[in-house]
Amino acid sequence: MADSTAPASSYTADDITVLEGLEAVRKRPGMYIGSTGPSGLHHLVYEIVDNAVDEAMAGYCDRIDVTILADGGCEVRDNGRGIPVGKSAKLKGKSAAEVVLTVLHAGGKFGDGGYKVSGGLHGVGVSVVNALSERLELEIDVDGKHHFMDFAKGGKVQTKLSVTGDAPRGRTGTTVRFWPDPLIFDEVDFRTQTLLERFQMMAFLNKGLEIRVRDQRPDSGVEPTTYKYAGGIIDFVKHNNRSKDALFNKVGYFEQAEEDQEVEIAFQWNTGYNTDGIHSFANGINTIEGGMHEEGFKKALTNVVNKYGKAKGFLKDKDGNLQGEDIREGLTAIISVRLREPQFEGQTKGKLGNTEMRSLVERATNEKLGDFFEEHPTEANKIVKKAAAAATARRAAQEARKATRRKSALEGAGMPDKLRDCSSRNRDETELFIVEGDSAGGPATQARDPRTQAVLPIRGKILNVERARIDRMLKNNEIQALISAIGAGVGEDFDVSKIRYDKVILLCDADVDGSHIRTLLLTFFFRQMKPLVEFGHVYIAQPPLFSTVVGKEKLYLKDDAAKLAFQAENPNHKKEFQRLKGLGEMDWEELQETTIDPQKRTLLRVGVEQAAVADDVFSVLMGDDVESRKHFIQTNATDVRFLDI
Ligand code: 1YM
Repeated sequence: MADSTAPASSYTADDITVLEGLEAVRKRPGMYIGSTGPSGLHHLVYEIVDNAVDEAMAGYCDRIDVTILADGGCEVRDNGRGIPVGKSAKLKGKSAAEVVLTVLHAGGKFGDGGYKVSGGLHGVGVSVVNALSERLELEIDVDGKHHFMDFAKGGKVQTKLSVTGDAPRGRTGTTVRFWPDPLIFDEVDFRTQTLLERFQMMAFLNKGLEIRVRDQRPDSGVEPTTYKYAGGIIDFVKHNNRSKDALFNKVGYFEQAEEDQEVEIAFQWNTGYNTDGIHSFANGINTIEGGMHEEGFKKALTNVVNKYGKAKGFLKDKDGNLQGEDIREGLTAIISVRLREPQFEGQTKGKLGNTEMRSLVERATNEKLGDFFEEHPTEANKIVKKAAAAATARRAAQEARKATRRKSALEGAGMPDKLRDCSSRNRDETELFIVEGDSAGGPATQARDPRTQAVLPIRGKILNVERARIDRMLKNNEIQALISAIGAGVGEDFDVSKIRYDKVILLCDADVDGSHIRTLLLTFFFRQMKPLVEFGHVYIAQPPLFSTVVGKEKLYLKDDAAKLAFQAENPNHKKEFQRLKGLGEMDWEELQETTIDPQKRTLLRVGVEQAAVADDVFSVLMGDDVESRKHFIQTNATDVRFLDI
């Protein structure tokens, strides 16, 4: 390691093992934190905060302060017991704190711990953060003394743990400050909005825990924010429903705790039509692919509503049962389980695999949701009525779908007339450009590679799916064209393995209308073809924002940064810069150069790391509540990156 600073004490064999361990993390950071992009960078913060939250869950800590420091570092401070400072022979004379910070997987903790996180990328331990930092400082207040220790690049001990003075009166707790290593990460700028979303979620899931976030970077423009929820997940449900019309005021809640496991559920219906307002968590981790706890809940929910509806005479036997999706229409629910050894499975490790959770949640829901229905007949009646209306709409949609299928069978291949398909049938190399307006459809068709690139022009504004039920949506021509072109069904029937293109690329004008249409399309995909987004098939094309003339040539510049770079390199360039608003302003060759040719273009991939947050953004942007929308746009207007959370 050429860039090392000499350690304070001489090396022992153990030190060398430690360094080899941390060096392995530096060699393959992706294995420990997923990536060295923004997601991995923010993971470092979560890793430290998770330890403080564990301490809160154990009942010893009720406040966590996260500060982005003026110089770009990050400080996390809690008021827990403090990482143990004692040395022991078992630890080869090192302090427990040093071991925690330098030994991989020393997070197993010495105590009898409660619900610890394991699996996936969670709980890889603070030593990983240390390994991937340029510098790390640790302060521990315990037994009236203030302790300090710090580490150089890659987690090498710089100063051993020592007492440096008295602790502030009565204080115990841990403070970690770290500076991510720019040699490891693509960029080391924290994005406060990403952190805020995560910590708000954690505050909801840990009732009463106070999390304060500050950003001290110059010109950050971020106000200090405090999250603390006395109602826990009840407040979470209220928050998710805040821009929707509640079907009734009360937020339902029940919990059940058994020896080694517990479940907590809060729920409320709104008058909307979404069927994916259920968000689940295991040990505070968002299980975006669902899993056993969600299965148990859905099964019992369907059962309770049907049973109640029949018993009270709202549902006749001859009508058959309400389906799960009918009942979930407009439901906002948070399921939070805690268990000792969570198993995270699935593509993104976002699916809870523990089968014992299915039976716990199913039992709890059958019993306690049943009680809720008996005790709140007015609310229960509204729920059953809404579900029955959804069932009627579902049957109508089935008819509409059948009609569409019949129609396409009659019309041959069943592809929309407007689709300019590609010839390749090798799915992995194909792309579908969804192009706004007929004017740009022509140039895009000329600019494409007809072998691998298909073009579907969409005319005008597609229906706002946030405000329409599926049966109405399916009658909309533009939506029908989208569904047939993508070829994998829609809604509950959507099957991502059947998609006809690997990339679905939205190509819209860079003006207000263009961004509105893009949001409508994203809303549609997010609501009705969610796995398409989750598995990273949706992209946004990036047509250039500026053009200028150099000699006889027109030159396109991608964005403000490219424009500034060009101006810096060509200080004598006196020609004006044109701001391009519409795709129609380019001819097909220019469009090909700048936006369509895979060798030259840049695409923005749309991802959903936190479905809960994305769901919320969509409701606020597309729903009925004008005030929330205004507020959201004012706070996020300059930061379009919210799209790739
Ligand atoms: C700013 C980050 O790491 N707080 C924190 C960590 C620990 C404890 C308390 C703690 C845990 C236990 C006992 C236990 C950790 N201790 C360990 C280990 N904040 C932050 N606060 N006493 C204190 O789990 O039994 C690892 S983390 F292993 F040393 F116990």
